[in-house]
Amino acid sequence: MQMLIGGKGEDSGEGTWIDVNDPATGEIIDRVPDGGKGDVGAAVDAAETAFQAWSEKTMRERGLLLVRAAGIVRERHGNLGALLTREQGKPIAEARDEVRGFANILEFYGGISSLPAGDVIRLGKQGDCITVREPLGVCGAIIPWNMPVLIMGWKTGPALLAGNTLVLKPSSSTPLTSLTLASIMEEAGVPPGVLNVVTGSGGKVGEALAAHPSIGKLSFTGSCETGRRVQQVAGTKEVTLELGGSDAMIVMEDADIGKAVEGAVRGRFYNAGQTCTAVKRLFVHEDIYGPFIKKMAERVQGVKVGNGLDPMVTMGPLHNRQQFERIAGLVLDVKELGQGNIVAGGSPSPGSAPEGKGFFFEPTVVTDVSPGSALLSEEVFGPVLPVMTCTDIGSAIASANRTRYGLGASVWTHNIAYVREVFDHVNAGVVWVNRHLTVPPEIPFGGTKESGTGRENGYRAVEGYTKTKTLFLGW
Ligand code: TXE
Repeated sequence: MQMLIGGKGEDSGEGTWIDVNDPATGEIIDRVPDGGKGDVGAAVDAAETAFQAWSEKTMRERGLLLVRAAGIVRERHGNLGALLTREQGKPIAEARDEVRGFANILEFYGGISSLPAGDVIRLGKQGDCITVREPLGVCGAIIPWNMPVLIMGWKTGPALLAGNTLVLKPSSSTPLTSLTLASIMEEAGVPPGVLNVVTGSGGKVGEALAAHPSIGKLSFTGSCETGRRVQQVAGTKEVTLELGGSDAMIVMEDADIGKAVEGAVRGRFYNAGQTCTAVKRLFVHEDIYGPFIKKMAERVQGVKVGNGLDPMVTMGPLHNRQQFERIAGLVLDVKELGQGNIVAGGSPSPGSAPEGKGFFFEPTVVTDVSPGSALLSEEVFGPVLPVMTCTDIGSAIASANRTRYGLGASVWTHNIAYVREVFDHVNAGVVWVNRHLTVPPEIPFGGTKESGTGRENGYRAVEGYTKTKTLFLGW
């Protein structure tokens, strides 16, 4: 049996279950076990037991199982998408895209399963060396609620292809898709114990996983604060941290305004702004600022906010009350402290929390933002877009770099000299030109500065789940 544990809740104190709520209605849609240290221990034991047989399969055999699981996920993407919308809040079309994204990831890793597993190094009369890349053993993954399906894929695909087994802890507010996907992997033929899911709180399950001595590598995606804690608890283990971002989007005077407005709307309001690499600061060249803002404000009126299960809705609720209150507070500060002009949105949507149900907030655009505003210094994880002017590429780059984060950035232009400047001088893990936010499985993804360490995705992510062993042949 595959271990889909939330456990018996033996460490959970009062409650042994965690309710899973629909952010659009507040309704409890399911509940999962509130796991603890003992459950993490049991999952790691299961993963250790499964490791030998899994690692002895050829990479191609493992890859084929990933591809088979991807096929089942594709067949069921309709229902899986609906489940994701219910537990996370995003519009159904975005949710189904994310589910197909998970299948894409498994197919990508299945497709590269003939990668060479090492090198030959020739040393003349001394001999020859052969290096092989071996799996690390049991790995751990801790994932957040904002893109739970995609991020599960980013960790599961390369870890399993490399021959490791995995214990994954989903966010306690989005465990249902993780559990369902893990059971699909089992249905596809991934042996019991290879992929284990333990539900429960970060403080108990997350820390127990980070601290467990048998975990070879831990991959975490979430906030900077929790990332620092995880690093501390993990001690000397290898840790990959994918943390927050405050991505800049720079629109130069030669940009196609229509496309850039679309890019900014998608870049900021996709997933209600709750994406690590969302457009969090927009810099528009002063020569096109007026028409750009006019078009942007008009376009934002067309964003339909509501329950993500309604196919006409293009922006769902914020994920939880804490998110909602944080965003409402930031916008209130802008109004009360005169930190900018709100040219679109600016309020909770009619009928939503705090009086009503569901955490809906209008897509909001703020211009003339004062330099001291938290909209520029913090990671704003919601549908609020601060827009500033820029006069030239140099000053735009300087502004883009004025953040503690360094995840992504984009420049909208057809001028190759601007592209070069931005690519060379913006501190970010990925730079897009005339698009933002797209992260297919083929491209390495990760940040610099406080956005984290390590890269996920791409074929090299498989190497990240291996260790090199060298055979020296003295002839
Ligand atoms: O994240 P956490 P939260 C940012 C975003 C958001 C804020 C808080 O600004 O508003 O973080 O979100 C587990 N040891 N991002 O509270 O706490 C937790 O259970 C081990 C940006 O949800 O970082 C969950 O599974 N694990 C980010 C995961 O860590 C612990 C995406 C992430 O939770 C733990 C999400 C602990 N002590 C939020 N405490 C991005 N980069 O996209 C919690 N966890």
